[in-house]
Amino acid sequence: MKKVLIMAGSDTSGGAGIQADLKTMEELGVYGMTALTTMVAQNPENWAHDVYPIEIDTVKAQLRTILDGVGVDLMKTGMIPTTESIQLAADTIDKYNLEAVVDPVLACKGVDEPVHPENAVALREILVPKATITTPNLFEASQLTEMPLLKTVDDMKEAAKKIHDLGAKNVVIKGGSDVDENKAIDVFYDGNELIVLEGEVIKPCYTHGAGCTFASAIAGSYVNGKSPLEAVEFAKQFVYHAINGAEKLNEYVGSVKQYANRK
Ligand code: PXL
Repeated sequence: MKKVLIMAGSDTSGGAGIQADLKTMEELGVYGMTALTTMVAQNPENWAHDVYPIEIDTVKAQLRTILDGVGVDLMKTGMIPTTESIQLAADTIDKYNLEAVVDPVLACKGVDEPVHPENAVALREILVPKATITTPNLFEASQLTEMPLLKTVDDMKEAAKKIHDLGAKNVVIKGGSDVDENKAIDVFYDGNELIVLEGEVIKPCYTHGAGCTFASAIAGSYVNGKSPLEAVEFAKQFVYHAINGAEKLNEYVGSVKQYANRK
């Protein structure tokens, strides 16, 4: 049984965060354990996201349970709310000599300003350099590289190289349908070849949880023995089916459905 440490936040609405991570890993036959870093609660009046970070000692206690009490084959990170907890994630990778899939979550969807700009600096300088695979979206890639918001495939290629230069061994920038509305485009770079991955776009669609699901599908597939590029290609298909099966939760949001992959 392959075991993964998920260090991420809870999405109360169930579509993203550790909920998405665990559902995805379950589909891949991987055993997930969670060190919760923060809780996100949505205001039912307007769906504004409120973030409630968890006390650092509580995060450390969870990490001890998982790492000293059980042991893992891989770490996957998601939303980490403070510089201190980002540093804790990086120290954990070093102390336990872990490989890590780092999803450098900076904000929930639809936000184009970092809620905490110092977290972008901490991810850039402290955590992303230790990633085996990192999975920024266009906004996160621009924050990590200090480039303006990425708009083209060429921008994505340039950003992928810059993020690789930070130290991340494999970089996949999630363009989704934001670069070309007719194609779902991601760019992969492992230091050798820049690979543009194109997929079909589903319209209209609900995508809450797609980013977390993508990163977790990469983590699950990688820990199951695929190469980084194979894991990314697998995850792209997995997310396609999860978006295809997505359902509306309320007037504000609809979440991807990992178990749509069973069909
Ligand atoms: O999709 C980014 C994300 C990650 N982690 C948590 C979230 C969200 C978005 O809502 O709530 C916990």
